[in-house]
Amino acid sequence: MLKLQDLRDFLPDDRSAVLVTGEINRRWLSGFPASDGAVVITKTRSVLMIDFRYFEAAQKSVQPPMEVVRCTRLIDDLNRLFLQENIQSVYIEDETVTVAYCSELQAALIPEVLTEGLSARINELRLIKSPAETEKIITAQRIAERAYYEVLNMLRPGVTERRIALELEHLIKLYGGERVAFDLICITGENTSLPHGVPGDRVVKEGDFFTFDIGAVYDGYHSDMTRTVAVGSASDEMRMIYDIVLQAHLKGADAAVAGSTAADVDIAARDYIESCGYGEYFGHSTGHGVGLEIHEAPAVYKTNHTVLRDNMVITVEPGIYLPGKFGVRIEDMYLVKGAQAVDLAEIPKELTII
Ligand SMILES: [Mn+2]
Repeated sequence: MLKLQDLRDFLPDDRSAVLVTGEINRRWLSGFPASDGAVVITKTRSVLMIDFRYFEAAQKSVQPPMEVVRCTRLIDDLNRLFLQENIQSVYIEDETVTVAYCSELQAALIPEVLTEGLSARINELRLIKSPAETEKIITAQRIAERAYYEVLNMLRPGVTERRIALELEHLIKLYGGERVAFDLICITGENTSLPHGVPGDRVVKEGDFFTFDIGAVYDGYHSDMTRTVAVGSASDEMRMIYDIVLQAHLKGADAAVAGSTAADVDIAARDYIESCGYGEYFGHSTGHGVGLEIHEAPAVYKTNHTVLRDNMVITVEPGIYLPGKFGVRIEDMYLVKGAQAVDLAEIPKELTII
């Protein structure tokens, strides 16, 4: 497995080991979801240590060469393994281990606990999605799309934001999503000027925008998409703003070229919105990475000079928000591939009038 080899390469010698305790990184490495446990990687072995509750399921699903070991008291079992393998130093995740747990590990583990470099290395590796990971992201997206199409049929004057949000959540689970990727944003009318508005009792009205920011989770992997649709009709101003956001989105997507940077994508979208005079109404970053977390590296923002490489998945989601009036955001996930990123959504981005 490539991930294991990459982490082995991170180890300076055969007397050092990696100890991964964070839930998401453990799942990324082992493919096995569990609320507790640890993955240990040495130059020669990779071990998932898991307790009684998960042991049988883990034995069935974890792929060799990773070994599954049942543990009773994690610290003791770790020390036993470290002694067996003559491990002198162990790297822990400096970004996710709490200060309290770090102190506990330092006091209780026999090897020296090292807190530098592991999280950064894992984050770097997680940037690049394997084909299996990308397939899961696409499956999550297809589940969200199917739910979205069905819910569009319910979008008519008189229905509440809350009703639409709940129907979407229900359908995402019905169609195979393990859960929604985040609190779904389903907002209408003046609420659409709130980038992270919360669905409530506001009723859909003729001539209003409705913004859907929706995502599903499939086997741990997230999807993310935003569409803004008009109900019945759209004013000239609504159409004009929509078109600016759409053009900004396309310019951002076109800039998502392998070898360019996350900043280039942000700047391409942002410059266009600024050139149209709406820069002050686009107050968030253009996008983010997506994977086992809904928001992960790289942040797609003008200060992030992370170089884009093949098989990264990022969102492009510019918006314009006019306080007290309305807002528009259009978001898709893109798979970086050479000179033209692949749009992972199959829903048209042109203005839809329901
Ligand atoms: Mn997003």
